[in-house]
Amino acid sequence: MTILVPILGDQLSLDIASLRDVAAADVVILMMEVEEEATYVRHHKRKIALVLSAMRHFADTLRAAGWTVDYVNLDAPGNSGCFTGEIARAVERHRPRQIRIVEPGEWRVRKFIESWSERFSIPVEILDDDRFLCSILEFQTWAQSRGDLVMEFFYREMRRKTGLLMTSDGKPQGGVWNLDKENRQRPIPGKTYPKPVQFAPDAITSEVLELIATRYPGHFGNLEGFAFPVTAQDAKRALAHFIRTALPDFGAFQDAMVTGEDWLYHSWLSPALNLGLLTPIEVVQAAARAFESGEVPLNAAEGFIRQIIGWREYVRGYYWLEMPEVADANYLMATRSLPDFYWTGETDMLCVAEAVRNTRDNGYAHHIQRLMVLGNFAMLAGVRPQDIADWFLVVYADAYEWVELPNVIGMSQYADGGRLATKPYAGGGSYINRMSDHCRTCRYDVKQKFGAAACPFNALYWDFVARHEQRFRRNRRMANIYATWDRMVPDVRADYRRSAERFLAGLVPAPANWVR
Ligand code: FAD
Ligand code: DLZ
Ligand code: SF4
Repeated sequence: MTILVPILGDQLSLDIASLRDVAAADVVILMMEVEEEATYVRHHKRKIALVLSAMRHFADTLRAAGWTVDYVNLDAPGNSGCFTGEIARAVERHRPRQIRIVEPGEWRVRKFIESWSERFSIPVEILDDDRFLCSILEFQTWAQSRGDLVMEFFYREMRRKTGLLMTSDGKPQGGVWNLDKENRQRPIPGKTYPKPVQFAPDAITSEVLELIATRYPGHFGNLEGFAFPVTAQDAKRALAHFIRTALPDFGAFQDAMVTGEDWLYHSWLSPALNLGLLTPIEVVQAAARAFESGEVPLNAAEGFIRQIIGWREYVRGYYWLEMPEVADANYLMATRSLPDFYWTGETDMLCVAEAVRNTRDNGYAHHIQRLMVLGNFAMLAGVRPQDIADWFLVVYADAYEWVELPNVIGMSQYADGGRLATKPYAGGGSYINRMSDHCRTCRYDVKQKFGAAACPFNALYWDFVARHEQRFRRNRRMANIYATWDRMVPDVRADYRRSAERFLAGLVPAPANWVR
C-alpha cells in the first residue's frame, strides 16, 4: 500500500521534508486545486493565478524527477472544492496506508489536517516545515526564555546559528549587529531605479490566467502584465538579478517611496519565497556571498539578511506562539470599517492612492507603503484590526496568514498591545514627506496642520496621540511625542482634533463583499 503525500500550494520545494526518506515507488503525491483556498477570502486575481501556475509547473517538475503525481485541477469533474474533500476522494482512489504531510502555513489549514486521521482512519504524519530556519518549537523555547519578544535579540540568535555575516571568532561583521543607522536615506530626485526581472507567461500560465479571469471576475486586482517567476529556475534568475542590480542600494533606500516606482531597491522575492520556489537559506547565502566578494556593502547585505532570518522567521514563530487569540486582538479598541478607497484607490491622498495602485496592479507594495502608509492610516483612523487584516490577506500575492497576520495585527496596528512592537508605528505627514516625493504633487499640503487643505495624516496623527494618551503616555519611547503634545496651546490641540473628526466623518465604508 502506498503513502499519500499531499503537497499544498505553498510547499513547492523539491527538498520538502515529506519527500525525504521515502522511495518514489511507495508514494503518490497529491496536489489539489480547490475553490475554498481561492475564496475563503476573495484573493487578488494575481495571487490565485500565481499559486495555480506555480503548482502546475511544480507538478511537472516532480513528474520529471520520477514522482507519481495525482493532480486535481480546479475545474476537474467532481472536485469537492476543499482540502478535506479532496483527501477523502484521494483515499478512495489510492487506499493509502499513511498520509504524510508537512505542517501548513495557516492555523485554519492545520485544523483541517488534524481532523484527517480520525475522519479517514489512517495515520497522519505531520512533519516540521524545515525550510524555515527556526522551528516552531525552537521559537517557543526562545520566547519562554525571555520576558519579551524583541526581534533584535532573536535576530542575533539566528546570525549565530547560521554563521551569516559572522567573523571566525563569533563576532558580527563590522563590529555591530545592525547597521540601520546607515540606512533610511530619503529618495534622490531624478535617480533611475532598477526593475525586477519580468517573466512573460508561458502556455501553462496563460491557461491559468484565462481560467482566473473567467472564474473570479469580481475579485480585486489586475491580471494584465502578470510577470511573476512561477518555477524555481525563474525564481533563481530573479534572485541573481536582484543581487546584481538592486541589493547594493537596498539598505540605503529601504524606506524610500517614489511616485510611479513600484519596487525601488526591493527584491520582489516574497511571492517566490513564500511559495517555496526559493528557500530562505539560499537567498541569504547569495546575499552573504555578494558581500564577501565585495559586490555589495555590509549595510545592504546585513539589512536584507535581517529581513529574512530576522523578521520573516520571527513573525512565523510569533504566529504559531500567539494563535488563535491574536487573530481577534484589538488592544486599541478600534471599531471603524475599512474606508472604500482601500479598494478603489480613489482618494486625494497621493501616498495612499499610489500604494493602492501598486497593490491593485501588481499584488505588491513594498514594506514602507504597507507599514507607514496603508497600515499607518488604518491605525490612525481607528479601523478595526480584523478589517484591515482581511484586506492585507486578500490583496498581496505574498499573503499567507502566518506572515500577514503578525505584520498587520502586531507590527502595523499595535492590536496585540505591544507584544511585537515596542511602540506603535504611527507617523504624520512629515514622516511620509521625508521618505517620499509624494507630498510635492499631492493635492493636500503636508506643511499645513489642520483645515480642509492640510495633509490628513497630520491631524489624524495628533488625534491618535490624544485618543490613546492613557495607553501610551507612560511608554518611554513616546515621551518626546507627549512632551510636544503638552507644549501645544489648547486651541491648537482642539483644532487638530476637530480637523481629524471632520475628515473621519467623510470616510465612506467599503462594502464587505470585497473580502468574502
Ligand atoms: P524586500 O524589502 O526585498 O525584503 C526581502 C525579504 O524579507 C522579503 O521578500 C520578505 O521575505 C522578508 N521580509 C521583509 N520584511 C518582512 C516582514 N516584516 N515580515 C516577514 N518577512 C519580511 N510579507 C509577506 O511575505 N506576506 C505578507 O502578507 C506581508 N504582509 C505585510 C503586512 C504589513 C502591514 C506589513 C507592514 C508588512 C507585511 N509583509 C508581508 C512584510 C513585507 O512588507 C514584505 O515581505 C515585503 O514588502 C515583500 O516585498 P519584497 O520581497 O520586495 O521585500
Ligand atoms: C493561496 C492558495 C490558493 C489560492 N489556492 C490553492 C489551491 O488551490 N491549492 C493549494 O494547495 N493551495 C492553494 N493556496 C495556498 C494555500 O492557501 C496554502 O497552502 C495554505 O493557506 C497553507 O498555508
Ligand atoms: Fe500623503 Fe499627506 Fe503627503 Fe498627501 S501630503 S502625499 S496625504 S503625506
